[in-house]
Order: sequence, then C-alpha cells, then structure tokens
Amino acid sequence: MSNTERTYIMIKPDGVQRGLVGKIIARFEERGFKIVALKMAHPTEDHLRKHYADLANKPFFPGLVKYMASGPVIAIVFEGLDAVKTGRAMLGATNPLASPIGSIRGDFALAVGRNICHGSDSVESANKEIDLWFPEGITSWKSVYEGWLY
Ligand code: RTP
Repeated sequence: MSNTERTYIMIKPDGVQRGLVGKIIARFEERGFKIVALKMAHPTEDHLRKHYADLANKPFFPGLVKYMASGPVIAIVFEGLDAVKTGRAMLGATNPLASPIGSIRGDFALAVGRNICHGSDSVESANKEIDLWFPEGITSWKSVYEGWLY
C-alpha cells in the first residue's frame, strides 16, 4: 500500500465495442485515481498468452485469448492509494452475476466470458502487466488534488 501504488486496468474488446470507455475511465478518475499511462492497442494472441500466462491450463484459456484478441482494448495505468485493491473492488467479481450493483461488472456486464474490464490482482502482477503493456515506460506527474485525497 502506498500513495503511488499503480494498477493495470484494461478495457476489454467488449467494453470498447459497447462504447463504455468513457464511463469506465470516469469512475476511476472520480474515485480519485490519476492516469499515468493510456493507449489503445489491438493485442496479438501471443501477447495475450503472456498476459494470461497463469491461466494457461484452464479449459477456458483458448476462448479467453480469442475474445481478448477480437478487437482493440484500452490499456491504462492508474495511480493512487491502494490502487490495486480498490481497483478490484470497483470492478466487482470475475463473474458479473456475483458482482454487486455499483461495481463496473455489476452495472455493465452479464457473463464471465464478457466481463468488459481487467484489473491487476496484486502489486506484483500490476508491475509485470505494466512492463508487458507499456515497455516504452510511463509518465509520472503530480496532481494538485493529492493533498485533498489522502
Ligand atoms: P481479469 O484478470 O480479466 O481481471 O479477471 P479476474 O482476475 O477477475 O479473473 P481470472 O480468474 O484471472 O480470469 C481472467 C478472465 O478469464 C475469463 N474467465 N472465463 N469460467 C470461465 O469461462 C471463465 N473464467 C474466467 C474472464 O474474462 C476473466 O476476467
């Protein structure tokens, strides 16, 4: 936990296709997180196999890779207090059915295979994912609101 903790948030192809990019980013900004990197990317299946390497043995893995490669995604790094845990809470559960109303998946998604947004599950995975998606490096800047948020 630190004021400058970072998490990797990715709006998945269904979130982009459904025009939910602005709404999802707005929730993170309104909560108090700062964007330190953002881009649109159309990932290859190879790149996604690296991102989801921990799930390689799961039966849903091939379908997951195809779904994630089916269109562009928005790759974002948000920074702020407890960014990883709060980011996960904002997303809801993996399965939208188990996600509370008010969470991103609980408000915008129905099925586990179309759950619109990814969020890092630990600081260690966040660091790995940030390196994988932003090998060019990312920005650091000071927000004037920081003293008012924590
Ligand atoms: P994510 O990495 O996308 O944020 O999701 P997560 O941590 O909540 O869940 P994880 O277990 O890492 O699964 C990654 C993504 O795989 C798809 N999935 N499909 N039973 C299924 O068909 C199934 N289970 C998981 C979801 O898109 C999930 O977000």
